[in-house]
Amino acid sequence: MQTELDLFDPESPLPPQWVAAQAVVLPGFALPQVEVMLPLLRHVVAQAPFRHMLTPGGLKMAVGLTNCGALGWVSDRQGYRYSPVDPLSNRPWPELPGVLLELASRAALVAGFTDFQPDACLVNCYRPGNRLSLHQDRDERDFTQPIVSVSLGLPAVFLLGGHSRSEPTQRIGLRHGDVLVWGGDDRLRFHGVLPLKAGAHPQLGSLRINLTLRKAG
Ligand code: MD6
Ligand code: FE
Repeated sequence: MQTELDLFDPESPLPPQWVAAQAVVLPGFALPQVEVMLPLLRHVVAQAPFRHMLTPGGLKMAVGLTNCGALGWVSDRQGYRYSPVDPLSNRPWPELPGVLLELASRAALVAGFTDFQPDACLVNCYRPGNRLSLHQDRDERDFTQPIVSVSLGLPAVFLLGGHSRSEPTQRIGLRHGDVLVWGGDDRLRFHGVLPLKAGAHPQLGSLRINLTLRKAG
């Protein structure tokens, strides 16, 4: 029986870390599923490759992006939106793997969000030096639904800000297998990712992959 947290036992999970009233990091929550997830993600990327989308201002995003699920987030000169088809292939996005649906729903529940059923999963690919500037996620229909984010590969520093761009940000380390759930009053906080530091991850090499599961439609 485990009576106390053993910080030196690699098998012992770290406790949830609340970073705001309704935002929590679940350290290593996805680790038991990683081995099944990685080949499924490779299959997604084979069908819908990473691409560098244009911002409405005409700049190319540094982070590579693709999607799986009934809806996928796309960006171009016309703006940001969810689309049922991949504009590169004109076909539906690859299916959202059941293991991810189930993982997201369990993680959301730990954070107090019941019955989370995502229909979109953005897949972001970072290379060393790539960053994600401060933004809000506001293209989804229902802001009462949380977002579940899964980090894989190289570690990153996530910036969690306030409800206006100018508020100070807190730095949150996200490592391979960590899951971040946020919703409620925190759902529209500004956030971003600092430039990725170079490194070598045993499974993903010089990459960081981030999955964000959402109820978009
Ligand atoms: C990333 N994530 O971690 C980018 N958005 O690479 C996001 O933009 C994000 O992690 C909403 C909720 C959680 C996230
Ligand atoms: Fe975001």
